[in-house]
Amino acid sequence: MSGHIFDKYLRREKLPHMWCPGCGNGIVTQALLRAIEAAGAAQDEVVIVSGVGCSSRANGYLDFCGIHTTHGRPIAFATGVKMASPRLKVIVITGDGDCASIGGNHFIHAARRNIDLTVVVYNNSNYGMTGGQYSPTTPLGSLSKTSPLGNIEPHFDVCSLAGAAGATYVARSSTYHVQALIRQLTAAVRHNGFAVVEAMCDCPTLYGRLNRQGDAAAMLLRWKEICLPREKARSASPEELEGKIVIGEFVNSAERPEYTASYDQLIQQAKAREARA
Ligand SMILES: Cc1ncc(C[n+]2csc(CCOP(=O)(O)OP(=O)(O)O)c2C)c(N)n1
Repeated sequence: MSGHIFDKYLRREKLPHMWCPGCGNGIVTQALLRAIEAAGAAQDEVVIVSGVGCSSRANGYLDFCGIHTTHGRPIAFATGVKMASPRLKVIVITGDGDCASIGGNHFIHAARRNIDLTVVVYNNSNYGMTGGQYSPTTPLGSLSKTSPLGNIEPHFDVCSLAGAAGATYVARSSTYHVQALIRQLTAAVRHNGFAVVEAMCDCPTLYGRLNRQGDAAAMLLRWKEICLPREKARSASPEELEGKIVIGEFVNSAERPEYTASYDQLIQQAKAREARA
């Protein structure tokens, strides 16, 4: 890693970070920085909005304008920022619980509106910050602090949820598939509309240990084993898909109008009507 991106985008005075050894949050955050650079977004026009959780703490280490908001509400705050200044590149950093549990309604309605936000979901399959409770993305049967006999709730597929709600860019990768993750995040940052990238990431201390997935390195290699590229998944049988996570780009569409553009048109129409009156 050249020092360049870290020198440019990290608030070094905020380090060391609070993440556990082997946590995947650093990999996802580095991928995001590389994507912001690759997308050519101006540093002073990027606003990072995060909720509450281990992943959301990334915001404090990054040298952009930013708001570390409340649990489950980053998309609501980000919507406000984007509505006030549509020229800004607004990026949401959120955990799977923050996004799909307490923030689920904000997530689906922002997708429905197709407002130009980039939402990066750090999916570590549990509530990391509060000690490893199960979340809406904890796989069926998995162990967590609140499902010691195995989780009986089927999980949300964050990408399917986003796509069904109207998101116009949707992709998934993992901390093992970093190059793909950077490409997806770059496309998401460039995209004009509601973009979601789900990054499957590792929580060795809580989720990994409880589910006997080995150390951090073993958890990374596990993504290599269980993630199946979308192209291969298309021809796979249901048996072959069992226990697999499909990665790749699921939606990339420019067909629907972006919300702040539609809102601006509305303002122009209202002004024109007032001028005629
Ligand atoms: C309104 C509210 N409810 C609950 C909490 C407690 N809380 C803080 S972080 C968190 C879960 C974090 O999990 P996730 O969003 O998946 O992020 P992670 O820590 O795993 O990155 C919870 C329940 C809170 N801070 N505010």
